[in-house]
Amino acid sequence: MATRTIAEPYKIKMVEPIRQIPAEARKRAIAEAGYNTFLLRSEDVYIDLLTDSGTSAMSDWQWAGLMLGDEAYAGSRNFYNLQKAVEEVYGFPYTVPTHQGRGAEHITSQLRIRPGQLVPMNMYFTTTREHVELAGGQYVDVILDEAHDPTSQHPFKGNVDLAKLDQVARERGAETIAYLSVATCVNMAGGQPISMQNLQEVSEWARGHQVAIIFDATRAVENAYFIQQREAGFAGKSIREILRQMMSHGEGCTVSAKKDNLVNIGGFLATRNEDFFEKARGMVVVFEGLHTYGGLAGRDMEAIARGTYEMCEQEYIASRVRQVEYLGNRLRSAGVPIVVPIGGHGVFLDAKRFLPHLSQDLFPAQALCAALYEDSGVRSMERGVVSAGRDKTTGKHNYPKLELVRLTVPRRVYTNLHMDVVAESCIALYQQREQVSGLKMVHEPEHLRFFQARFEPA
Ligand code: P71
Repeated sequence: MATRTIAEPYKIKMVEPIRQIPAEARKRAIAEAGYNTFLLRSEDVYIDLLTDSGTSAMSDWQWAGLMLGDEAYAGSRNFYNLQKAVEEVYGFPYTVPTHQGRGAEHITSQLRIRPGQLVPMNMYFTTTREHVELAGGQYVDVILDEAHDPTSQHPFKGNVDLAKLDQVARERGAETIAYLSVATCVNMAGGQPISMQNLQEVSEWARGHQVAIIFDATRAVENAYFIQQREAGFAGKSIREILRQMMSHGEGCTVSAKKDNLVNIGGFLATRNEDFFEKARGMVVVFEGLHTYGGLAGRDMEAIARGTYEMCEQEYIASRVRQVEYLGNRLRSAGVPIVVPIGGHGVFLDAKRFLPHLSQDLFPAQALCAALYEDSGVRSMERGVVSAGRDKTTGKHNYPKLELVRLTVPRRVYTNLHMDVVAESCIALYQQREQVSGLKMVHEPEHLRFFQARFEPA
């Protein structure tokens, strides 16, 4: 039987006009932005696939919740709604709101890392790693080798390699591990999930070595969807059941609510460890705000609480991930090199295979982002050598195996016709790829350089 189309489980109530500025203007805009898509003005962008972070369309139920914001300095009812939603959906009884994900990462790193300690992670994320290092910790990569290979078809490329964990414990001692930072739908690997079986094994390992697991649960719902679709025994389970089971393996999590939770701003730290919670509550007042708002307005917390329930709806998450898959399949069938399997939040162009004539010193992914913008006004994000930064001790560039351009799909925002426009632009560029030339970096900030670095044609 032919499979039927599954449409988005919503209709559009309000629209925001977008436009494609002329080719000459795009050429000028990207040059003025130092060939860095972070420095473009959003009004000069046609289809914005820079990120899925904070770019979601909220539902009418979430917008209605904004009107119910209780803007009291202390004890806002929306905080209690948020706490309840987090407890019901993730299973953690204690919640500390923060202005966004990195606020929660900051508090976690400062409280849980002593200088010189290690933080093994299933691949780095830029802000997470920066906070670990600012706290005097050292990031150790313990993801499967397959995650660094854009052509490997492994269904759970986000899995932790237990042999790598054992090696860390053997060589450095388990007591040097501050905690295990386990990410869901690993961003830098291309939105690749971790399996429930691997989570179970990692959690047994952690218990045996008396090491805590703290999740980066920023894209845990997308991960739960992949478990439901790909892992034996989960086809009949709901997203909420799977998410709860995933989180049961951790002591707590940090979350950027700007992704899964369908809001434009916000984040939180959640835990079942009362002592950690007490300390986090003590610290949030120094950096974010009182522990019942953490840098957010009451209305923001209400929107997160409501988004936290909506994100688990089966029809929603299926249509979200399928839209990403739609874009990926269009590119793949035209022979454009992308990371496979197609990830949960975006399609990642493999710039090394797309532009084999450019060495990593010529910033191929950065150059490809700029060329894509020039071609169509589509904005993407570099996830390669620029994002990887420099080694803090040697001062040399970190050369990641993955040199990628991320086409990140905002939630509930674009239609598949927009995806067609994006695909056609990538395909056109691929057909004339020899004409894309490299870049040289002319301005390099010290921290998270990719945000504000500037380039010129090499
Ligand atoms: C994304 C972002 C936003 C971003 C951050 C840094 C550089 C470029 C873009 C943010 C994440 C994330 C994960 C797995 C923590 C954060 C920080 N992602 N963990 O992908 O993906 O959250 O932005 O709310 O502070 O575009 P925050």
